[in-house]
Amino acid sequence: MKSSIVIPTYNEAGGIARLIETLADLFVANAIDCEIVVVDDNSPDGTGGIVDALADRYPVRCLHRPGKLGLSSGVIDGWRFARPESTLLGAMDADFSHDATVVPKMIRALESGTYGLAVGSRYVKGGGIENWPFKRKLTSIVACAMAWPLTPIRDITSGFFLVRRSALAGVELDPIGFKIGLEVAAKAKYGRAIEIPYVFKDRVVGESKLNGKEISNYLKQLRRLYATRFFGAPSRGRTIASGAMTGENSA
Ligand SMILES: Nc1nc2c(ncn2[C@@H]2O[C@H](COP(=O)(O)OP(=O)(O)OP(=O)(O)O)[C@@H](O)[C@H]2O)c(=O)[nH]1
Ligand SMILES: [Mg+2]
Repeated sequence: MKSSIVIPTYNEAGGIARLIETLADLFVANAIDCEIVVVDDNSPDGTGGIVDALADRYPVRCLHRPGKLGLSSGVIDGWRFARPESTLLGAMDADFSHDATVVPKMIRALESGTYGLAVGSRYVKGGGIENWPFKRKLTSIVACAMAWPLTPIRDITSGFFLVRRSALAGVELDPIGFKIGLEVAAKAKYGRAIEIPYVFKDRVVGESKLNGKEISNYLKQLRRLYATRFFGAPSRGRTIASGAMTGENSA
């Protein structure tokens, strides 16, 4: 199945070339037809230019946005920019936290026809987290657990997944904050989901963009999803088929 995986970037010059090479090698080795879509928000460190320079050697294209517009809106814009013939759409981080070798496994799982959503998971057997202090692990588990009533997926905050394009048809995705995986898992029409284990690694190059605002955005996102699911509040956001997407929070 043709696939497009979106990698949002902001100041990822230190590792983006190696990640693109790693993914491209995996696609050749596994006979997978997957394009890489990097969505760069005019990174001051030149990430976008590095990606452009690789486009004639690797299956990669860069969508350039004018400024830092947020991770989730980046993924949504990337899916809009993806070649239309891709049946599967995905997302992963640029900082090697997400194990690239899991991408072919996710694609194969979706190709089997049994599943509509494949999620890279730290919280199923075989998955885990390297080098995180106890406090950060606990925060992550609490964040996931807060979303469990909304989705059957245990690890919903890491943003590493592929989904059938058809599952997103007409679905309004709220671009608030960092947690696009939760938005998809709670709203898309994917049927069965599978979690594929991987071991999360902390970023080794570049800087973390996680801050207090992201935590408050996450709580706001949860509140909106619960209001829609359990109290009939209207769903917010934009579909991937129409409209311009700008800003972290269009609603
Ligand atoms: N295009 C775009 N990408 C972003 C933005 N914010 C973060 N990213 C990218 O989204 C991915 C996840 O961001 P990270 O900074 O790794 O966030 P995190 O994983 O929660 O935190 P750390 O791993 O500790 O840095 C990375 O590839 C970032 O470069 C943004 O505003 N725009
Ligand atoms: Mg990261």
